[in-house]
Amino acid sequence: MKTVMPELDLIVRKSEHRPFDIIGDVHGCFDELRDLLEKLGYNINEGFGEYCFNVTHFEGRKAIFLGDLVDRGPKIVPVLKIVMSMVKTGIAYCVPGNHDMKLVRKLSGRHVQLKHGLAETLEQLADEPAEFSEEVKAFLGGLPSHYVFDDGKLVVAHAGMKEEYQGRDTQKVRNFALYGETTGETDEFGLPVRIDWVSEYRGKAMVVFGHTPVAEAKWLNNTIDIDTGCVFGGKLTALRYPEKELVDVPAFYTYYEPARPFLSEGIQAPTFATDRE
Ligand SMILES: [Mn+2]
Repeated sequence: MKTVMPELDLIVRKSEHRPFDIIGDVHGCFDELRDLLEKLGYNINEGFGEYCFNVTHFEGRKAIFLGDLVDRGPKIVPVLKIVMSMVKTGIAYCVPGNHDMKLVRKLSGRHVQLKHGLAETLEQLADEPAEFSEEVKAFLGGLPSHYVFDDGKLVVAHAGMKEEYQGRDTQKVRNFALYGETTGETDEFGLPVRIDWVSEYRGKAMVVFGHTPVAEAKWLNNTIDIDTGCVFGGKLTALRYPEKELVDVPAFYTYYEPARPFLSEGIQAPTFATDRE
């Protein structure tokens, strides 16, 4: 199957300077997302337009979603609807996560294992008209691997982006954006062992990413992982840019048990399932 690569000008948006609110892995946690957006100053009107949401911000800020919108959580459909409507109206950007791309493969008729919450996503999508799944497939499948904003000072990608890959678009770059790099080995939990690109990072651009749940978002070498595991009972975190201010909403429930505990591990970032198959 031929993969259509988006144009580079899709990825490189250096002239986009507007202040952003960058939001970590949502995984169907709609209630926490709604509260977080409101805390960030967004006004959410329900019942308008194609996807039932009309979102505005009184200061003209824009949201950036770091991917993994789907799987594991209880309200996949409204999460997809609000993000799709925000991207469509230009108030948000979104990059895909590995869970999102696995859903695209499933919706494209490919064989994938229904593990790590995908079965729950499909159940929730089944309650919607079939056209909605088509729209979801087109939306998620059309997202660029990562974005470069603000004169190259800000890079966002689901699993991060090392300096030499920033603003490029190859299969290697796309894979890095979705999964990071792994050694090919698995740890005692059966999860892939990740290569630590963050500790080697010396790039000028700030890199904001998610994918690996951590108890607290922490800066290291001008990068920050803001996936604080909301679906696992952690919290949903946003980073305000350029203010570097963290805003979060605690999870209302533990919706899904992590394969490896992370909330009690402090700064030690665990490896986590990449669902790569
Ligand atoms: Mn992920």
